[in-house]
Amino acid sequence: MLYPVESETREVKDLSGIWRFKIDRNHEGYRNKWYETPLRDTIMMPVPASYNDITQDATIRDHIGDVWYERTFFVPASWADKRIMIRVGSATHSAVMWVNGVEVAAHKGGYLPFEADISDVVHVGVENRVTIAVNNILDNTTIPIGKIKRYDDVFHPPGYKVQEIYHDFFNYAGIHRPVKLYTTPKVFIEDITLVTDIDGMDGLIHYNIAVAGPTSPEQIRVRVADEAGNIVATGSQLKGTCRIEKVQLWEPGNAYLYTFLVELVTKEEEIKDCYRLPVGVRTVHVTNKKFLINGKPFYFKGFGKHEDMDIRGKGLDDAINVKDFNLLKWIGANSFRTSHYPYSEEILQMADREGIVVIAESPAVGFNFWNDKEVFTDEHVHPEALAHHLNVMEEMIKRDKNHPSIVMWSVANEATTHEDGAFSYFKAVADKTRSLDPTRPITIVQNTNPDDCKVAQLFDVICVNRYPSWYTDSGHLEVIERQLEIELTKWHTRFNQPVMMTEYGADTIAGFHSDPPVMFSEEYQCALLEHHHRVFDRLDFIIGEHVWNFADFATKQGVTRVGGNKKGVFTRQRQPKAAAHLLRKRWHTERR
Ligand code: BDP
Repeated sequence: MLYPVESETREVKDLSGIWRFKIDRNHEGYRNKWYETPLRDTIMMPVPASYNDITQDATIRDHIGDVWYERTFFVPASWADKRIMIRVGSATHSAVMWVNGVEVAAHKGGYLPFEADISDVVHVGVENRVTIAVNNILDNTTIPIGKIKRYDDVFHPPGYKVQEIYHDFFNYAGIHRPVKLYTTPKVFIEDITLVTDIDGMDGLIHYNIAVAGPTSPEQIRVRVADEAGNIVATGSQLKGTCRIEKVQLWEPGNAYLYTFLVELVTKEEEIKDCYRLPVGVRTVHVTNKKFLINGKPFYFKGFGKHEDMDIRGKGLDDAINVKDFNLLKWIGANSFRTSHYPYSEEILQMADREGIVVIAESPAVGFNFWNDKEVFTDEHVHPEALAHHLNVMEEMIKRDKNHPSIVMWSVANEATTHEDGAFSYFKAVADKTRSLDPTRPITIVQNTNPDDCKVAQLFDVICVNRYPSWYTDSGHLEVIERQLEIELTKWHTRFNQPVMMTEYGADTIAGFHSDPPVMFSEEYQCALLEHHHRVFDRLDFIIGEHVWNFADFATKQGVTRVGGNKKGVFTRQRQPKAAAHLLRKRWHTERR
């Protein structure tokens, strides 16, 4: 799925701004057809943003069900003969969209885009209206998985229910990424798939272009331009390979982006459609002990992150995102994981540009919170959840396949992979992911005991989350090295794969000090990280360290969370804790 960009044949109109917003408290919006006429009694709501923290009303923050967004727009007269699309960057977790009262799209999955051709429902010369109903419910058919818990007792008001979530981040909802109108010609470039390779000094770009529309284009023109704008390779078919002599590779920390330009051209050389896609030439391979980018061992240094900030919640914010990339560079990180859901396309574009390596994760999180009960049963994980998970993998890969920064897909975080039922579930997910993208390694992020894991053989890299001396042996830093070394070695020996530590860390209150260290102090976080690092440095099959978390983030309320999860190396406002300076020292030193 191509990102909407401007070109000489395409226009983009961003509908970000203040929309009209209404909570559907009595679940009447669909019944009363709120999409047919302008919404009444609305409040202001920014798009993109989560709606939860915008008002002073806790019932809006904690609402379960539908909310309605609406705004009007004009279609320029010059768009009359164009294909007019509307595209929602994401609406969490499911949405239905109407334009001028006509349903144009319905989408399930809160972190990926959807779009609709609205050429036949919009009018030039009058105001058009877009209405989007967004639903935030998580249940046993959704990813993340969740449950609506209903109370039927005298201690709760009649009909009382709560949204149970089984993951450790606030269930922010709303329109989190921009809504855009864009045009294409009627015959248009529908998709481009690029796979790159290296042949000696040269780079290869294998391409596959999909064109759609009522007629076939007369000619296809493909050109590859370097960063100075020089044409370095050409093509003239829908499918082929461009060879770039003496290629400049896309390397971690040293990104080089060519522009892959596709044009649909008439015999008279008139350009009917054109699309420019940044492309980085690089390869990715995995051995039993190393992760190779361009044939060289790559050691992941960085974080599990979140899209999370004060007030806007998970809403796209360029200022925060640029700040985060600056902090990644400042601290010497070379990578991050999009824990626990696909991040915005805008963030991935920055990673491509800045040479930051990304492990892209699906929103399959929370498959482990039934404690003693089995998770992989039809009651807890409905067959529809697997179907949805497969669909999410497909949408994610279709959206993100061309990003050089993404080097691996993570299909899930912390599932109960010791259960027998987990095998068939993740076999289906792994097979689907490989069939969608045979070019990237795949992983599943685990916290299972290595002796019991039933699924790691389906994947290429062992990714482990562990909290010794935090959730287990709390306060006992001295156990870390022994426990970690035994466990990580077991993972490697049993599955003969490289091992990456995808989460380790400690909640830390910025400004709280204690020597000797106690839990929650800045000293404890530093000491905990150092113990881990000593183990990583003695094991040659460890391919990376991602501290949990880049910054403090919002969670649901609970007795273990004081104003959210405080495992950030930076505060939620992006100020460094002592651990940031420790990591900066470690990561700026070349190792391995
Ligand atoms: C891990 C989860 C992560 C949590 C973290 C924690 O993968 O989402 O935030 O624990 O408890 O199990 O801090």
